[in-house]
Amino acid sequence: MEKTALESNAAAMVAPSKGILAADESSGTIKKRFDKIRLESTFESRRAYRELLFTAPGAEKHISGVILYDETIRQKASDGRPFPELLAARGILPGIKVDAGAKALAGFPGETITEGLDGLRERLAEYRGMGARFAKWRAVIDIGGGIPTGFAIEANAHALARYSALCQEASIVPIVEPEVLMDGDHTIERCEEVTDAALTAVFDALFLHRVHLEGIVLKPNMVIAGKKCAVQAAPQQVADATLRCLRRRVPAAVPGIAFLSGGQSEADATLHLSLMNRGGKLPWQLSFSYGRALQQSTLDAWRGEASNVTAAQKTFLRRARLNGLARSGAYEAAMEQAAA
Ligand code: 5MM
Repeated sequence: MEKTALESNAAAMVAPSKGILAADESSGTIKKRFDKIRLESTFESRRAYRELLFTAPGAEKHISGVILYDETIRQKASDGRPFPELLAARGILPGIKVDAGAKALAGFPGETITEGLDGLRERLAEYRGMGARFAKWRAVIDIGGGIPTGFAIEANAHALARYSALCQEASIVPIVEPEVLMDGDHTIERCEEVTDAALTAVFDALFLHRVHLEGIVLKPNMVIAGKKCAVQAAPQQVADATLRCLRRRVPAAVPGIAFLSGGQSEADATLHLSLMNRGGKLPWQLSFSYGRALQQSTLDAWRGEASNVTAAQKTFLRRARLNGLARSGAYEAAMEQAAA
């Protein structure tokens, strides 16, 4: 394991003013996103959309890395350049989602275990050869009546740790993503309790599996009330609860934390990040690895029309720039109103 390369790539992923674009929607998920703009999901429409994102002029100022999907890492831009090569030439690190998705956990109704460990060593070697410098694995923890169980939390933490060790063996930085879902009607206090338990289990497992913490990036949810909860927490409350939870559970050796957006609006995800970055001295970089919160307005601006590509790229750049400002706490909600 090349510890220095892992550390420098992890540091680059969470470099100041920048964050990660999660463009690793599997075919099923991107179809759902395209359905909303009434666009058929085909090999070519998915390729065209990813090209729009990856060629947006100036994106490298605020995008440090892009998480790709297996299909996407093999696709090419219109000029024939493979996407990983195009991104690397712009100074953007190519990454790859390597989990095979969250599947029903036998014996534990309503809970899932993320699969994909079989053959992972070989797949990582192939992706490394294609230019991937980091990977992503997402564990899904749902909150509901009687769930999550301690067993499901432990099983997912174990899988995250095995994945992380294999990544580092291949000189690939693992993004460790234990996502506590914000679906449901739970309170922010319940989210904090479950996020705390999930992070505790994850770092215990990473330690046992001898994962080099300086060479990972953590991708957690923010501590936030469930979407259907009658009482929604104020932005500052979300920022305070999230920071309290992370300070208790994430070792200072971890170089950076890149949040997922989890279904928050674009503006909420940016505001929460900005407020946290105003919270005083932190032991880690606090960044973003947003999927929906970087892409929603871009998809709406594009709608699958070639004539909308330039406008959609501007929309994407604006979102990337606002999140770049949130990295130092400089983003203000009023900036949403300002012209693009
Ligand atoms: C981009 O969506 C990712 C892949 O989802 P599927 O495997 O379900 O297709 C997802 O893991 C994403 O990287 C994270 O959840 C962050 O995205 P959001 O939209 O939550 O910021």
